[in-house]
Amino acid sequence: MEPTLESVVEVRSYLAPGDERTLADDVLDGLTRPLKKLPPKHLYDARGSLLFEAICELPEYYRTRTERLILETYADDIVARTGAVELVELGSGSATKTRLLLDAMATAGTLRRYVPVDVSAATVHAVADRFCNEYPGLSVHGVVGDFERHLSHLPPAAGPRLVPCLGGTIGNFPPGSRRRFLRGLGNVLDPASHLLLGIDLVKDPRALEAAYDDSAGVTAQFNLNILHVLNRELGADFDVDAFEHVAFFDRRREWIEMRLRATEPQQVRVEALDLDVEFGAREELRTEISAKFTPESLHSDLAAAGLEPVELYTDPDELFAVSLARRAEPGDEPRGAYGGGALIGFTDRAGHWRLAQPRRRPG
Ligand code: SAH
Ligand code: AVI
Repeated sequence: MEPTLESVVEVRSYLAPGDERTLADDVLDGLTRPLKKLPPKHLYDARGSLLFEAICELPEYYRTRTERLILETYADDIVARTGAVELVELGSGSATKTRLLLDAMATAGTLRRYVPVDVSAATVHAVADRFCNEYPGLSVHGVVGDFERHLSHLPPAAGPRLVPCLGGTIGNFPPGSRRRFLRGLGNVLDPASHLLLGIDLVKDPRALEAAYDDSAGVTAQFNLNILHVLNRELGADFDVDAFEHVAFFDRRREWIEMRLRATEPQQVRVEALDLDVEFGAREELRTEISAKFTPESLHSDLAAAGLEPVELYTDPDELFAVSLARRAEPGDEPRGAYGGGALIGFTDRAGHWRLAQPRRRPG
């Protein structure tokens, strides 16, 4: 199909009114457990999405600027290797780094369609309008939905697809759900398509903890925002000032955990659920995990999900990485190493994925 100069934009929502993001079920489940927890997707109402954007600019939050640097360096390589004509971006948010991929595709002359997928309706609409104006001839098909439930609503592939899930969002899944999610992506990836996963790497716990407990207190506001969401959406009466932000690195599980701690005993009413919830003094509610990876642990997750690594791109300080992967086809030779390019790993005799000496960025 010849690209036209007129952009086409369409946004479809698969979130039913009232049960947006399955909030009520998740709150009933999460607040009646012995160890209280809520899924992180409920952090992202309009205010939460803006707070996350502010986090991305913080000096302690090395992740966004590092991932941007990796994409600036390797976007052309990624596009050349994949021949992608469309981007299907999972958890697109404000898509600030996506432009690097779209620009590389435009330069290569392959760019046809952009499909942002996010639970935040406001961000999908904003991104769809922005990119439609900025890239003449681009077709934008926005999907407002849950990437764990609504991927069957994606439009059929327009050609080789690149499926970015950037920002390290994959780390917000616990290990079992992560593999289920990755396995589900096998259906979105035909043999000509690739997954592009941003992952945070294991590093000094002090740097990790600072990134989740910044000196300006923005991450604390982001975390506490989930209580505002429950107050507004479910008629709860959380006293937000009676909770404090907690973030720590769990060395054994290699993930950051964000929690909210009740500073005093309290009872909270959730009107929409006809539910009263007790919090003891210093009782904690888990709101997010953010897993950190090694090349080995990523490789195990990919293999368990029927995916195979193609390349792993990283920054000179190995703070963050971007993994290019594809569906492993029956009969494929197992890939012992990432092929040529940025950063090479290998499988050792015990079958463990090992990071080789990283090649430094060009220039
Ligand atoms: N990719 C962007 C945003 C990362 S923040 C970046 O790199 O900056 C995580 C994004 O995932 C948010 O926009 C949030 O709304 C979205 N998100 C979280 N859980 C989701 C889910 N289950 N389904 C769809 N989007 C989700
Ligand atoms: C979106 N996600 C990958 C972020 C992270 O770092 O895990 C969310 C976040 N939580 C606290 N700060 C940022």
